[in-house]
Amino acid sequence: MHTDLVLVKLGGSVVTFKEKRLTPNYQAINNICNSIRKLDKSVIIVHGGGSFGHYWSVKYDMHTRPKKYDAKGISTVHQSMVTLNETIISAMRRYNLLPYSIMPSSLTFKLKPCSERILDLGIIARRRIIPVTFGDAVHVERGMFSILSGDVLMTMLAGILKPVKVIFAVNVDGVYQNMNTGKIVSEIDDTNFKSLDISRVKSDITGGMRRKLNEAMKMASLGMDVIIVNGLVPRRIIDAITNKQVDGTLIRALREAKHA
Ligand code: IP8
Repeated sequence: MHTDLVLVKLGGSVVTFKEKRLTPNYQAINNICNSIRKLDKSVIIVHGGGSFGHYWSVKYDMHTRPKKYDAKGISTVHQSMVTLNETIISAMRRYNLLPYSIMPSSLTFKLKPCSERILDLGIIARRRIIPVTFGDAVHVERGMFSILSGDVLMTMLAGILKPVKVIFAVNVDGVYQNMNTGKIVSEIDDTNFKSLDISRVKSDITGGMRRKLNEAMKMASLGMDVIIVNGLVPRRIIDAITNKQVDGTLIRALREAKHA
């Protein structure tokens, strides 16, 4: 395990206003930058699409399965993600962080992870440079593209880099036990996973909280703690990384699992 490395997903609902097309949440982005500059860890960031990538994916009817989607749609979705990435990178630099933008298409081939490229991210992060990549429309094969969710990319990175911890920053306080009562589950494992009330949570092109949880369970089975926290309260991201008691949902690593 890479004991100094943390993998952080900044959800699209945190870095953008999901209901307002093409609108970054500058305040949230700045607050997160301000918090993470105090961290003494190697960090890799993946961000979601929010009202950039998701907005155009819906318009052009693009999904998470390989298909010959409209060429203009592919270019537009990708360019919107590059624009959002640039917004996040610029904010990070204003806070004296050292981001390094990485195209997701360089990390996968035929939708499978490219280990050497991904291992490079770990080496870059060790120099306190922060690789920042994102969900995107990526080429799969024979001209077919697919939406690659940042959540799925997280599992690919985690499987190869074996970070000590994985954080998902979302716009709610964690995973709801019950949507009506608003009760958050503090810990999820194999036994309570199926009883969770995620079916009624509003979803999006890449599957929303349901996808996140499925990916989180995969990472936990690889031996990593995954924590879902409210990224609009950036202190919680830091607390989760620094092992403090945190409001959120912990998907605890299955210790007997397949960790090298
Ligand atoms: O928001 C999706 O990434 P996610 C990116 O992490 C696009 O699921 C292009 C919709």
